[in-house]
Amino acid sequence: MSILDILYYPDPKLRDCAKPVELFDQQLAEFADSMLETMYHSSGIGLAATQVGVAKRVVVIDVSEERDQPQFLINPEILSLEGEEVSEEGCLSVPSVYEKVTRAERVRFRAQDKSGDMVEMDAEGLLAVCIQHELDHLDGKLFIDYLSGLKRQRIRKKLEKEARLAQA
Ligand code: GNR
Ligand code: NI
Repeated sequence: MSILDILYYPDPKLRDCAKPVELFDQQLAEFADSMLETMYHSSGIGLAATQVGVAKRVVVIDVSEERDQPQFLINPEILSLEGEEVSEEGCLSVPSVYEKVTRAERVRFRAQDKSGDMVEMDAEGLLAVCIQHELDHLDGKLFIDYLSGLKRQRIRKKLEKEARLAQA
């Protein structure tokens, strides 16, 4: 296991559309474990492979307080969405930015686990938000895409400036 580097907006790789996982081998399991370690290390509740520069449909999530209920979602698919709810979102690839986003309140989804077995689940609350946020990542979409162009531009300028300062 290892800690992977997280890409920051506006890195163009965050716009890649991830491809389905076809091989459920040891390498995939090790990558998924490294993603989980990276997510815990950064105190996130979710992480998509796109965020570490790997265009594969792999997501890890843990919304538990104790940080002891990891979920590995491979090739996740939303089956149905219900209701609407606004909540404040953040993203490890858009550090220090928190904005309100409207999402579905309940999600029915399915995904494969590390062994390739299909699981189907219902989610609500923070888990529902997180799943929609992570599936967006796999399609190259970020939560700031739901904001106005002006807001997004301000965020991009701020992060570009911070990246320049960090380099200097
Ligand atoms: O750690 C995270 N917190 C969070 C809070 C509200 C809505 C979504 C998230 S996901 C984010 C981690 C992340 O960037 N996943 O892609
Ligand atoms: Ni994110």
